[in-house]
Order: sequence, then structure tokens, then C-alpha cells
Amino acid sequence: MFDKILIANRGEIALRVIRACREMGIQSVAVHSTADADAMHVRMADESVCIGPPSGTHSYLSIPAIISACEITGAQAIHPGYGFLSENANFVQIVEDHGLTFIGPTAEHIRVMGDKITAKDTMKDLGVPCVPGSDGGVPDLETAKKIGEDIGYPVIIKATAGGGGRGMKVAKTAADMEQAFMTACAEGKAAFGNDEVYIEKYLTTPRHIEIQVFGDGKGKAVHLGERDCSLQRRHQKVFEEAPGPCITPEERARIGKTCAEAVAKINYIGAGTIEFLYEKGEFYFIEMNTRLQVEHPVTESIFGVDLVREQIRVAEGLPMSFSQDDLEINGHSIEVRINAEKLPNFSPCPGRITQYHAPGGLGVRMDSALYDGYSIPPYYDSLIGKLIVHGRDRPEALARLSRALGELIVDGVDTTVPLFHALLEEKDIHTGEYNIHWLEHWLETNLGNA
Ligand code: MV4
Repeated sequence: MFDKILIANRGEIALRVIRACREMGIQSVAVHSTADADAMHVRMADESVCIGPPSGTHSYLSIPAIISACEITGAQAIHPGYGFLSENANFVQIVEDHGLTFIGPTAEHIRVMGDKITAKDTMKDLGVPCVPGSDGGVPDLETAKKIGEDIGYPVIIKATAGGGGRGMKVAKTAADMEQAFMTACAEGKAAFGNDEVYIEKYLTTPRHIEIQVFGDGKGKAVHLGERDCSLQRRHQKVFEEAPGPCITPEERARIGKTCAEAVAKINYIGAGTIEFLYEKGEFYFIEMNTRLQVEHPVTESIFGVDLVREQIRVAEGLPMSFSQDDLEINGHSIEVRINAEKLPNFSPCPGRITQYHAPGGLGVRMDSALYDGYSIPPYYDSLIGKLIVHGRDRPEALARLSRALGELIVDGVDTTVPLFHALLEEKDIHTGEYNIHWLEHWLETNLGNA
């Protein structure tokens, strides 16, 4: 049905979508800023259109430029990748108003899940277990203090429009509430123009477990298990794996079914991720992401499916190519995010790549838009590659990761590769005994990271 798809993104995720298009016999259109004229996604696509100057705001986030690029090239659909316009409900509405198809969820689902309070309300009503806390927004300090007493300290105050850890404050005791409440409101207002906040019981040592779901938009949905993404620094994931090392088949089946049924009930279309905190055998919903995530390849590896292909299929109105019964986990997969950053402080390190060699062999996938001689521009985020390994079990995947990291050559800029070599020396990484605080603690102890 689609002859041509425009990819409103850059870097490795643009290549990921172009590859799916090519395998499906669909023409691809790349868009790019002037800074990306020589980028790999421009080279790899069938056509390309320059949409503006280097700054993301004036190029990859420019809705008029992207709609025009569709008009010029005759693209019928837009794949947003992740970041940029991928979770912009207003953009989806404009795309549809122009008779184009957005490859992703509806504007309404994006809007509901983009506001954390409406997201939690919706999930709670759908039977998804949530963190105990305020029912909806907390209008003032007095109410906040009352809720604090009711649910018991510590509590966390979160901006409803928040994300990426912004507009979040922990109150350890009643004495902290005033400061924490006021700061969360102010940060929400400053960063998102929305000072509404809600309160939850603060979980002290959870893991970040997220469930991959996929819907056809017509009341059918499946889950593709979980990913453990607990290893983060400042809310940036650095190491992700599937299945989660601490999740039993029974737990997976149960939470997976709950999530699949929930999204089926709202006629959710395409890929989605339901994020949980997991502590002492219990799952607590925190947020839902209405996009394909950076770490989707670990799920693809263990289930042997192409999630981008499925996104395109359902956007065309076709059924998903698998049902829940077809989905079986095979082995273990790990992804590490390779950033052009200088340790120990992770400062961005753009520059020219003098030599690039991707690792290969059994169970190795390198998603990257690098090439020899490429200059990493300073305008965008510093992710330059994802190394994804697959093994029959977790120890095999870890050994393969170590081997593949050894083969990788990225010369000319500093990268986060040495971090992964060091992490692979850690007992806790091998036993899988880590939580959301493990990495920050490790960085402090081992690299003196602030
Ligand atoms: C929490 C929490 C503890 N208790 N909520 C951080 C970003 C946002 N996605 C939610 N976050 C958290 N919410 C309650 N009730 C701890 C975090 C959190 C966190 C969560 C996942 C991965 C890494 C994290 C690092 C710090 C805090």
C-alpha cells in the first residue's frame, strides 16, 4: 500500500527504518539538516531533502519543512523514529490533516500518555498495577502534606508533564515536603509550562523493567516480554537486556498479559513500552512511551521479529504478522549504547572519525550510522552506535559482548566503550544483581564521577 515513506529522523534509527523499508520494497526518503548533508542516512535512502539549518529545532523538529518534504517527494507516510517529533501529538494531527499517515500511535494516545497523571489514571482503570500515591494531581502544599502522612515517607513529587527525570523531587520526611513540592512545581512550570504535580510512594531500590507491547489498532495486541534498563546515568540508559535477569517466566506471562490486554482495550496501534519499577517481586507502573525505543533491538533479537516492519504493516491497516502464541523467547540479548563522550564526565566529544570498524560474527548486530572519515556534528545527541549481542543464555551473551567490544574500532573521538570493558569486569554485572542506583554508585566509586 505505501510506495514511499519519509523518515523524520537521523543517525542509526533512520538507517534502521530505511532497512525495513528496503526489505518491504518501499521507497525511502531521508530528510536532513545542512550539517547532515554527508550523513549515512542521506546516502542510504533512495531520495533526500534538505529541511533546514543545523539546529534540530529548525530542521528535524520543523513540522512545515517535513510536511513539505512529503509533498515534494510524494511520500505517503512518515516514520518518526525516536526523539524529535515521535511523541508530538500536535505533529500527528497535522500529518493526518495533510492526508498523510503517521507510523505510530494516534494523537489521542500520545496525548494521554504524554501527561503522566492521565497516563496513570488510564492504566489504573485498565487494571495495570501502579505505585501507590495521590489519585491525580495535588493542588497545593497542604494537600501534599496530607498525602505524605497518608502514604508514609519517603515520597516522590513528580511534574505531570515531566520526563527524563526533570521535575522530580524526593521528600524523605515531612520536613522536606515544602521544599520538594515547590521545586517540583517550579521545574514543571519552567521546563514544560505546566506546574501540575502528583505524589507517589518513593521506592528506594527498584529495577527499571519495561514491557514491550504492540497493537494493531483494532483491539488486538501482544506483549514481547520485558527489558531491564536499570543501568542508567542521569536518566540516560547505557546497558539494556532482555529478558530481565530477575524476572521469572510466570511473572513475565502475568504482567505481559495485563499490559497486552490493557493496550488491546484502548485499540492501541503500533509499538509501545510500559515502564515499571520492580521491587520485591512487584511491578509498579510509572510511565508509557508511545514510540519505538532506542533499545528495541534486544527484544527483536530474542523474539526474532522486526518491529519496524510490524509498525509499517499496522499503519497500512494490515494485521500483525504474529500472534501471542507465536512469540517465544530464544536466548538472551544485551545492548550497550556507544556515545561520543569523554569519560569520566561523559562530556560530548564530536569530531572526525579517522577509523571505524564494526564488530561481526555470530550473534552480533551493530546499529550505527558511522563510516570512515565521517564527522560527528556537535548539534545532536551523542549516541553514535548500539552494539547488540545475542547468545543462547546470559553468560554467552556477556562473553559475546566482551568479544565484540574488543573488535570494535572507533578512532578520532572518545567513546563510552572503555566503560563497558570495565563493567564487564564486575561481579554484579555477571550475576545480574543491580538496580537503578547501581551505575551511578559505581561511577562515583570507580571514576570519581560527580
Ligand atoms: C520513581 C522512583 C522511585 N519511586 N518513582 C525516574 C525517571 C522517571 N521515568 C521515573 N523515575 C523514577 N521514579 C517512584 N515512585 C525512582 C525513579 C528513578 C529512576 C527510575 C528508572 C530508572 C532510573 C532512575 C533513576 C533515578 C530515579
